[in-house]
Amino acid sequence: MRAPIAGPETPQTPYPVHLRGVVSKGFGRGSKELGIPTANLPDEVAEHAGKTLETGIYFGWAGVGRDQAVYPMVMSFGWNPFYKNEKRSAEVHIIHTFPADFYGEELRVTVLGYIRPELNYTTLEALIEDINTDIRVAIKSLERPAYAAYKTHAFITSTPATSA
Ligand code: ADP
Ligand code: RBF
Ligand code: MG
Repeated sequence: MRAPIAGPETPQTPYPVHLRGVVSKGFGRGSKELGIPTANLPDEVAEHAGKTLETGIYFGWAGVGRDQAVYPMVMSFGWNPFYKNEKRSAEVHIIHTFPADFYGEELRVTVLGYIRPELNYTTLEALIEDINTDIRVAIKSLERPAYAAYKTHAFITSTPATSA
């Protein structure tokens, strides 16, 4: 059994952690194999985040391109032991159904808390089940007023002037 909510009542240092970058192509495993697409932040952004964040699974808010809409997100930050990646990656699953892919657009992310460490799994089904729990935990965790407040923060709502 996993806890239904993550972190304290208000975000603590180092949160909020703001990340921004153009969405790049990954291995295409997120949506194809898992049914859970993850937009990749650029390598330099993942490297920069590594100075502040441990590897693990995080929750927060996300926005894409020139759209001012802000959605809950879960982020996997690390080495993806299940796939034995050699590079540390920052992959964001936005909890929203988009009409189309958004490669090449700007992704803005406000990380507000840590959910759990990255784990290795014996089956893909076990990984998917844990990700679905992460999604529920993120939604519930973000409902708290001190977390909800960041949904309208200047960082996440300020879209690029020209299409990124
Ligand atoms: P890749 O290996 O290229 O990251 P994925 O299978 O993980 O491929 O799919 C990620 C892509 O799917 C994103 O870059 C984005 O363009 C698109 N996408 C569509 N809906 C979402 C969503 N809700 N969250 C994240 N990415 C999404
Ligand atoms: N990969 C792992 O190997 N271990 C994990 O514990 C893990 N947790 C994840 C949690 C979330 C919320 C998301 C979106 C992804 C997670 N992944 C994990 C990464 C998954 O393997 C990744 O999306 C695929 O490698 C596709 O790029
Ligand atoms: Mg992906």
